[in-house]
Amino acid sequence: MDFEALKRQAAARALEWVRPGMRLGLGTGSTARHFVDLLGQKVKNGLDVIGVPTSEATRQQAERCGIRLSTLDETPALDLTIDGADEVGPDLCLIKGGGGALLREKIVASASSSMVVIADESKWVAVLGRFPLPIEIVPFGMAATRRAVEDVVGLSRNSDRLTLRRGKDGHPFVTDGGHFILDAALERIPDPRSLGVRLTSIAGVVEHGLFIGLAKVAILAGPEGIRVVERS
Ligand code: A5P
Repeated sequence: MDFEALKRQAAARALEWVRPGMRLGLGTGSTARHFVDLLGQKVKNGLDVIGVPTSEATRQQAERCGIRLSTLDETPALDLTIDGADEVGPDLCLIKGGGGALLREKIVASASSSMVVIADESKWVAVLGRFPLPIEIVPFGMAATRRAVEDVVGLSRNSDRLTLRRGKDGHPFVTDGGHFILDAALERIPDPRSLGVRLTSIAGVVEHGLFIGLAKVAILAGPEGIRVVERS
């Protein structure tokens, strides 16, 4: 299956939600990259929008595409965020952060009146958790934070199901905000809302990749066509 083609189809459909003059949150990842590219083509043809990127990578791409950019400091309220996801589950709860941009993605999505998720159909799950949950932590006191996370997610001490994300160079992966990421392979997250609250209560946890109540629409592209799911 050509996943890149499916991601691009989902991204192309999302353009239908974009209106002239909108203030847009621009997501991060391979699917969002297709959206930014397609949006750039529209901008070159005269569409006037302003974008707030969710990562340095997206900012650089959007600049290359000629999209007018802003920040949440200058433009604190957005109309719409378009972003990808690692998993899309019931009630359009999401796991995000596979690309490491979860903190900015969540801040930008939270500042938006609406969020549309774009993905290939393989991201749709009945229960979240097959994709390891990214948990962004401050480097200070990492071992203590890790223990607290283990307790909250129900893993044993030093479980190999909780891993510090590393870059290609073997060093810890550092987010745009200067933090580290723990990836928790939980297999099943039956109650994302409750887990999210408990993770947020840990002092060293900056944010987690559970996006609850943020996405209003998911555009899922599969071999049979595109499915648009709206949160009820
Ligand atoms: C980035 O941090 C992530 O939240 C991405 O949005 C997510 O990982 C989806 O990425 P792909 O579109 O590359 O699958």
